[in-house]
Amino acid sequence: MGIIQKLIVAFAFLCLANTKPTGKRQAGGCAAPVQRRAWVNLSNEEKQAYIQADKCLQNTPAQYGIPGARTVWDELQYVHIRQANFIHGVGTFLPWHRYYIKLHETLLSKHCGYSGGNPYWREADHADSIWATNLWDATTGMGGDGQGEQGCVADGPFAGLTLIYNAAAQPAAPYCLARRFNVASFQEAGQSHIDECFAKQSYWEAMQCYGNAVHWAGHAGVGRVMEDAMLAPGDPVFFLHHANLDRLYYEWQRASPGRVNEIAGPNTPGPEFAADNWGRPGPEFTESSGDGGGETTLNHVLWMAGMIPNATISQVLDIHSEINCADYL
Ligand SMILES: [Cu+2]
Repeated sequence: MGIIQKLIVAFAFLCLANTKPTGKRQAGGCAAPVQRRAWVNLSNEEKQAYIQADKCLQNTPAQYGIPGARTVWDELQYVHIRQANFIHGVGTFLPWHRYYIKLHETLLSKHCGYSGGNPYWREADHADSIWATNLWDATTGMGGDGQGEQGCVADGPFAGLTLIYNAAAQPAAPYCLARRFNVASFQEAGQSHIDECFAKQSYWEAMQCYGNAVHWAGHAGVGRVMEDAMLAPGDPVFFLHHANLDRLYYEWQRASPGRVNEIAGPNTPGPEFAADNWGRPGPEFTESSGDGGGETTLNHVLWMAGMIPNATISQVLDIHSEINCADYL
């Protein structure tokens, strides 16, 4: 890992999110929310259905005209890289990643016939040891830690998965799905950190809190691809991790009635996020942010590169809104 990447890792403590897409929607409502469940509570058959659907996305030829993409999985990763500098450390961090989970669910449903919810990784259950879960099982789970100097994942359903986008959102030489577990970093996922964030009274305070220890623990704990704030969605674990973060955000939201309409924060990240190799978003979303200024508002547009229609923050703040239509069990 080069020094620039290390700097990115060091500074990128904000990347999270999630939401959930599919659910049966009716005009103006959410009649049957899709259920997002803890990974540990899924049957082996349910785990397999989800894993096979992600593998399906990795084998489905690119559909959305993203430059250089081989597969829909590449395109999904691109969306995150392309605007990484404007979705982390800013007001839209939590809502954007919520809608990104919905994008993932929508793709699973549309291309791969998976109609279930995006499961979540209840990390606090075993924060003392990232190893203490069958999530890494090679047969029923996501495969385990990376091997060798490259850290390529060599067991489980995603062994052999390659990615192509670099930190500038340009297609480059394929690189492997790599991990490097870090027990100490993962301990930040513990309940005491969650409780600290849950007690915050304003969205901006809560977002910064969740976005630091609780969010970064999963990224740095898994390591390598997950630890790169731009490339992270290349690892399928990303979506389990961010669904968990979105669940915690939802718990915070429902603790007080006004929070479902609350948004705050700047639209551009602080200087620690402004390293030159963070992809600079183009006018396709910076000029359509909808805010009319530098502060994030309910009108802020969540850009998904044409893979699903853009949405506004106001449309995703309620997990039971028409566009989310999800429940965390
Ligand atoms: Cu992110």
